[in-house]
Amino acid sequence: MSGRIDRRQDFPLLVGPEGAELTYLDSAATAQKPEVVLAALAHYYRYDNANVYRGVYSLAARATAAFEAAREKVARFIHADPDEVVFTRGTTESINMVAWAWARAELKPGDEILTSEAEHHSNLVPWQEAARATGAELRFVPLSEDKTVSVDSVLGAISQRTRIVALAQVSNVLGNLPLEVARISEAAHRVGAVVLIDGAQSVPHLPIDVHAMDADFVAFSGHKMMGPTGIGVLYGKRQILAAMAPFHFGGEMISHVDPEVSTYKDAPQKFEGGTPPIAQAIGLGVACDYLSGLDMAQVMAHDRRLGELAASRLREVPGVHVYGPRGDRMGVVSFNLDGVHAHDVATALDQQGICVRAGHHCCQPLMRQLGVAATARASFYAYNTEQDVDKLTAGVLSTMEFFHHVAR
Ligand code: C6P
Repeated sequence: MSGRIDRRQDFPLLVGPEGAELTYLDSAATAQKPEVVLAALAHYYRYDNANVYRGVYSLAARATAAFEAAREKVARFIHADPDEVVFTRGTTESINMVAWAWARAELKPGDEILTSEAEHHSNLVPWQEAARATGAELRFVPLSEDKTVSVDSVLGAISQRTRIVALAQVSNVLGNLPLEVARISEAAHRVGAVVLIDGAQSVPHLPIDVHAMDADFVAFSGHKMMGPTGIGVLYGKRQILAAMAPFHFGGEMISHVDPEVSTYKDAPQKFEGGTPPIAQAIGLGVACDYLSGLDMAQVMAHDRRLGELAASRLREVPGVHVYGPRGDRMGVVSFNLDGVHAHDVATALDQQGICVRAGHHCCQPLMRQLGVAATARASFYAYNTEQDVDKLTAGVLSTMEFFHHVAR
């Protein structure tokens, strides 16, 4: 398993006159899109554009067939069944759907919601609100020394009162190796709790088999896996989705409507009220096929190799602090330079054509745990190469020299 992938030529933004000069290291925020995805979007709008489920004419039937074919592709990508795939706007909406539709019906005072202080705000704030609305209590898994979540600490924190365990499989700041979800699911199910996995940073980067993970919910975003923005997924186990009330009410999620009362379609349609993001779903389906064609085991090996290389190179630079695991890691590397604000680092790198994100990465409690206000973050994907790591390292070195020269 070499994990050497070089697909830059498939990404128009990275080969155009400006793009050729770019070192794009912000895929954890959003990934670039391959030509096949862009072509699928254009093809849909040029030849197949109609609303889904509503029309009886053949153009509308074609749009509906393409939309449902996309659901099948996404389901295949995560080893789910199509009726377990709910299309949403992204990870944030997927988690909110569970925090509203599932949690408000299932939680009561005395119940516990188990999460961690390393979560993205999208997997924390909805649970704060669910706790407030139901009287349930928020509990936090103790973090390891490197501030990651370990399976053992999750197992130790699950109690007879735990009703839901909500954790990211890979942190968008720390780039830890994926949590072994199956072990967490087994322990959670033993006490009657359900498991929600925030897969925003894992589904795009590793082979995912939701049935093997045995998680009850998995949330992820299309735009981080080379698909369009505006589309995401909530995977849910069939029996849980069947019992769960809808979240959005309106057109096309109903079965029968009387003035006073309505009945709803089965999942997944009962969760997809209103006109769905049709082109975006089709684009996501094509992105899943593109990634499968690269082989997700290779994608993971590639991203890991670059992440580990970048972390070790940056650690060799005096005055650079790299956060997260010391050894094995995914392709997400957060760091700071002594005496230089992360935003200044990102601005200086931008002047050298290197795109990294700087800030709290929507993880303020984690920043507090790390004892910093912000970090710079480089993240890698299938269009990055070792040369990008070289440019990053050289860019960080010259940034350090510049600021320390100015400070003298
Ligand atoms: N993290 C980052 O730069 P949305 O915005 O709904 O597509 O994804 C939210 C989200 C949830 N969980 C994790 C672990 C994430 O990383 C993200 C998005 C981006 O780190 C944008 S803040």
